[in-house]
Amino acid sequence: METEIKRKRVLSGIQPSGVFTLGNYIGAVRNWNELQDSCDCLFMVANMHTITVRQTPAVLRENTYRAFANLLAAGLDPQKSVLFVQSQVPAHTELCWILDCYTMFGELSRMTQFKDKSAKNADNINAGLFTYPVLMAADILLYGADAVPVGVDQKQHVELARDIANRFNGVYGNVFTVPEPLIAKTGAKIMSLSEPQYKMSKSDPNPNSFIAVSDTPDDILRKFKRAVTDSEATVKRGEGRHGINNLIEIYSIAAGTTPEETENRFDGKGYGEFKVACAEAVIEMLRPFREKTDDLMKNRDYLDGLFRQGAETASRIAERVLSKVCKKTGIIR
Ligand code: ATP
Ligand code: LTN
Repeated sequence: METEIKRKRVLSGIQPSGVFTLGNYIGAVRNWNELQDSCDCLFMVANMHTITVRQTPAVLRENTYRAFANLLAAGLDPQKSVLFVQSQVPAHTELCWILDCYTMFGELSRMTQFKDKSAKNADNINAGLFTYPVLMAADILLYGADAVPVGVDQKQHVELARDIANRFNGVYGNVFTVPEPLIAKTGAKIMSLSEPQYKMSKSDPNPNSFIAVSDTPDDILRKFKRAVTDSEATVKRGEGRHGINNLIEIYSIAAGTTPEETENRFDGKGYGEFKVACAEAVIEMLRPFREKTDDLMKNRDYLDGLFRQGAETASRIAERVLSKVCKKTGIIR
């Protein structure tokens, strides 16, 4: 007798805190595409997370549309996956409050992203920045996600979601699925071009530190030419060679080679030639993505229709877990 194997449920999110970077594309969105056929996937634009750092309202609205268009342009298909905007499913913030009461101050104090972001935004260390991982846990646990594909920087948050789920289940029985982080083998941490010891980040104030997926070919070439390397001038990976290690990784992914093949291809060649090759490979990889995004951005009605459809489906799924949580905790709805 044939047994039906249950498909894994996958959920991930991305913040519309700016224009997507090459790091977001390589480390996150590109990998989500591959999961669509084998898993039940939900992907969301995490706009509620974004206001933990001050935003200009009109820009946030625009970036939310753009982020959604980026997901579509990367190949995510609303017929296969549920694509939605976080703020359009109120169950996220409802569950977040409940989970706040099952999360410890000490746990949140240990989160690396909180420490980094509070150092960067010293004049606005708000409570939302602190409880950010609880909202992320709510995003994940609401849908019973088995796996959460993220870059390395988010692994600690997924682990916290596991701890919260286990703690809650320990008291009330098996309410939540305990999620696993899913980290890609390559490209899980693309580094900044100007300070390659830090990750490439879309909210970095220095635009030369990142490639935005909306950058023109000229911008991309200029940024790669300026990318920080070292004085060794060999296209070879090595301990502590953050700049060249990063460029080799980027080139290999964009050109579809292994890092060894990249080293062999550029054996005896200088950084100048290699940087131009990196730029060309990235320009070609991003070209269709950029063009498709621009086309989608011209059609707001179409995007609004997809927002509505995604929010309805997501709300229906989320409702099951939320009502169970409320019943278990004695919260009247
Ligand atoms: P912000 O600068 O606002 O913190 P971000 O660029 O770090 O944003 P997020 O929206 O926080 O991006 O992340 C979306 C996804 O992209 C996450 O899965 C994250 O792990 C991944 N990601 C972000 N930056 C990189 C990077 N440099 N390399 C690989 N993956 C990344
Ligand atoms: N915190 C994530 C974005 C995010 C997310 C999620 C990722 C919000 N909710 C749920 C995975 C699952 C970030 O900053 N990258």
